[in-house]
Amino acid sequence: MGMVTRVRQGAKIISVILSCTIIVPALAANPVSVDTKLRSVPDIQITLYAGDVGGARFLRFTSAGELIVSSTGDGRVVILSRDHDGDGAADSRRILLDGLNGPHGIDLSGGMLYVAEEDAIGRIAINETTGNVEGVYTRIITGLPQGGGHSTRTVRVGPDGKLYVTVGSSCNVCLEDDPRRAAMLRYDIDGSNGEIYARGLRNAVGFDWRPSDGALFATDNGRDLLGDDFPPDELNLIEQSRHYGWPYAYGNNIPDPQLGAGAEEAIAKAAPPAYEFRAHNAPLGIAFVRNPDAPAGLRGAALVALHGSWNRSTKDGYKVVSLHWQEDGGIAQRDFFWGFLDNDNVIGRPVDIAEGPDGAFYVSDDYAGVIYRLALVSNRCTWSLWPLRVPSLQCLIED
Ligand SMILES: [Ca+2]
Ligand SMILES: [Ca+2]
Repeated sequence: MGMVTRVRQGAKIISVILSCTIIVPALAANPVSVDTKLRSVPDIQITLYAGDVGGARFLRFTSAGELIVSSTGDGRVVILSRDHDGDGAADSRRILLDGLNGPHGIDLSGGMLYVAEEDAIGRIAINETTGNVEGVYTRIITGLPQGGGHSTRTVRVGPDGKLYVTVGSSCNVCLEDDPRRAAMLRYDIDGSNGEIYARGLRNAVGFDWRPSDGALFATDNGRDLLGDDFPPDELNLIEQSRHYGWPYAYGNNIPDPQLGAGAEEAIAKAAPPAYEFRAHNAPLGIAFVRNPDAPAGLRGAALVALHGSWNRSTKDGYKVVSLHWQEDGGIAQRDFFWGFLDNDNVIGRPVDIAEGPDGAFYVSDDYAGVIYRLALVSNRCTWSLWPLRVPSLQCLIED
């Protein structure tokens, strides 16, 4: 199914939701309530932050609290203004960039907006105070491998100030000709000095650095057509120069039935995952919770968007989960935002998560073409301070 078809179907579905269940007061004093089949943990209020964002994929907040969204299928990068009127939805939007080749990953660093296109990494100056881009969009990395499967690219600026780029495999399972496929690449911030940072990652769409120790974790989507329950999708702790198994092995280095034989040495050296997701759940964006005032249950956790299965006899995934590192080194998974699967009918597919300066979590959905906002309601006055440390107008009025 192509992106355009999905977006069109999604638009139809969200219009149904809008017409029957979302209360949208014209001049709301309180956040809009969303009474849908979507659910979150107690005390989290779900609002529709923005609709009609075709193919909404990756998210990044500016320092002024505006939300940049890649609209991959539309070839655009858009920016959603803050919610100044307090109705829980962005007040307006603008197109920052248009006519790009599948813009997907985005990041901000040093006054520049970085964008991952299918075959290139580009950047343009951005004034985060006004939310306007300035000057000319310039592709600083070109000739990234394209074609075949897995067309999305993700770019992030690491704590070392370098560009990290993931490129998925060209196939379900095969030996790649181009070593930049199924890999994480690293470049200097100007796009020079490219190197292969890690290999054997079939499609590592999302990655983030854990704030407590700088460890780099990446999601990875396992191969298809080995049944409903194998192989697991993965969360990997990425270390430089390591190989993460694909196409020779999956999960805890279980050999691939086609390509595992004869690759015993490579499999023995491959890094097993830090955590195994259920097969075909399709983990995409990952975001560690950084707000020190976040509810105790989420401190130190990471949120991961499970886009959902397409080739499983019973659909699975279709939710945002939180991952919790345990004392014994294990990782526990809990549901955080669910209900996208309604009796096997898909009403949404979450892609990425961003933590806003208001302490809320924002989730993109490329099926419905929307952005959801999930905010804690019971403790709003303390939770909404981060990182500005000033009471919001709403809290002052209520106090
Ligand atoms: Ca608003
Ligand atoms: Ca692996």
